[in-house]
Amino acid sequence: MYALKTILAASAVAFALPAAAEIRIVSPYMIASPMAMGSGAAFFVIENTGPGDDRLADAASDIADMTQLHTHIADSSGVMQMVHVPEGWVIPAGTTHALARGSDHVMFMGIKAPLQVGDIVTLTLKFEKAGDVVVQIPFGVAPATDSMPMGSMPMGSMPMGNMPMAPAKP
Ligand SMILES: [Cu+2]
Repeated sequence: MYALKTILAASAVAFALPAAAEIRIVSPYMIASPMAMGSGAAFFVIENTGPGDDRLADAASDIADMTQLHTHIADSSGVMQMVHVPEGWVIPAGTTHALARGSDHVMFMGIKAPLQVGDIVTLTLKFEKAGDVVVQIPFGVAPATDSMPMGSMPMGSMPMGNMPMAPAKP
């Protein structure tokens, strides 16, 4: 049995539905994209506390015309580009997967109505095994554990994203 790394133990835990008890979504937040009007991005940490691997396969929301799993990759000239990740992310048993600025994120395109700081956005995460996990995300409010100032757009450095991915030895 693996000991789960308690990385964000003190933070608030956003809630997952009972059917998805083995997947926990921690410290969710959402920002408007500085790059494009009417778009935004959500970040959170996925904890897989169950005995089996799972995969975040897709995301859905009513607030935008399109909600997708995205990441950033460097193009041939080293410029960071956002790309859709249709295969999603595998979260091995007993590990965490952190979405972060400049890296993996949930992208909202074509946001239907302007969001105000503190508005709650409902996001449905579709896991292969755990099924739909509904997350309530406060717009524009950084979680207490987020040491990065709002509005900063780090290029390359990801102090939050470097979670240890290997489970601890029994
Ligand atoms: Cu994106």
